[in-house]
Amino acid sequence: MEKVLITGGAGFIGSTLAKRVAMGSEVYVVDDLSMGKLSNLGKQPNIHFIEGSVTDEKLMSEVLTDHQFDYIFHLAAIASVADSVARPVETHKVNFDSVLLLLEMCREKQKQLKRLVFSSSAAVYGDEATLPKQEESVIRPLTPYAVDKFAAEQYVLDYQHLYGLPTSAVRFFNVYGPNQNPDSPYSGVISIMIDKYQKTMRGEKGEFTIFGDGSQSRDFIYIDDVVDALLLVARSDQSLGRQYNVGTGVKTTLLDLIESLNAIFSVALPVIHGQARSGDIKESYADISKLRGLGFSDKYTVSEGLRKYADSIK
Ligand code: UD2
Repeated sequence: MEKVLITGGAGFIGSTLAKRVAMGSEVYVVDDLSMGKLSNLGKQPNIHFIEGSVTDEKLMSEVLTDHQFDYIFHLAAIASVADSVARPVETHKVNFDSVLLLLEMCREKQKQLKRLVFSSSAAVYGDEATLPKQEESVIRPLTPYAVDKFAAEQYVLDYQHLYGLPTSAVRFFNVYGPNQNPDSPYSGVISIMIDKYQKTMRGEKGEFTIFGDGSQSRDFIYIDDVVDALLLVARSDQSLGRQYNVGTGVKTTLLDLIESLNAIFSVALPVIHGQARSGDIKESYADISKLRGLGFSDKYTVSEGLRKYADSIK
């Protein structure tokens, strides 16, 4: 059976990927449970959980010495832009240093590796106005998080060009779906909304704060489509040494989301308006022709994805 390492594998995206991959492979998850939860992984005999940080050189060296992996998905990160602004040194260790460390260890130890896929972010594009974002669009990383993601992504691809390490990168747009952790104010907006619907339906205080007027839009992609994209990028020859936008190419406003969810839950979400977040971008959506060139087609429109997400918690 193939062996697959997923760092950050107890998190939202990582655990969904792990459960899918475990249907036909041995999966090793490294996660420090800072945002992820063990319960996300369920009880799957093919999933082996290793608790620890990707910044722990000794631990990572042991994992990569003990096992020869076919695929590695590096999803571990401190995914909060705001946290990176507050704690640039600490987040840099996780979002950048761990990547370089992993690349060096793979170069030295992982001789059977078929692909290492690094998870980068749409944050690399920053606030430059041209839309939709193509992989070759202007890159303007504006925060430590975005700078680290871009630098790490470039290292990852350079390791292919310089040393022949088989690597690819993906730039996630706004991913949503079951098991996304709504606990931080910087959690994905849909997970926060769903949490407020649940509270409202239980008769608790469930006010959702719209930062700004709610007309800002994002490219929301359902988790199952993201897992498809990750596996496609990992298994394609064409994607070697390249980076791919992972989105749907469709933009949806916050007000559209609330309208759809009100209908799905048959409840009107109590809403208040707050100040727009500083640095918040007005619009963002991806050009996904490059990903489509690998054979990708998304299975869920936003309304279908929202319905599936809602069904999973009902
Ligand atoms: C996403 C990523 C982030 C980074 C960034 C790069 C997520 C969860 N975050 O941030 O890691 O890659 O893209 O551009 O995917 N909002 C509210 N009320 C709330 C929470 C959010 O109005 O309680 C608004 C927020 O101001 C923004 C929109 O909802 O306009 C989406 O917010 P988000 O945090 O889900 O995602 P984003 O695009 O800011």
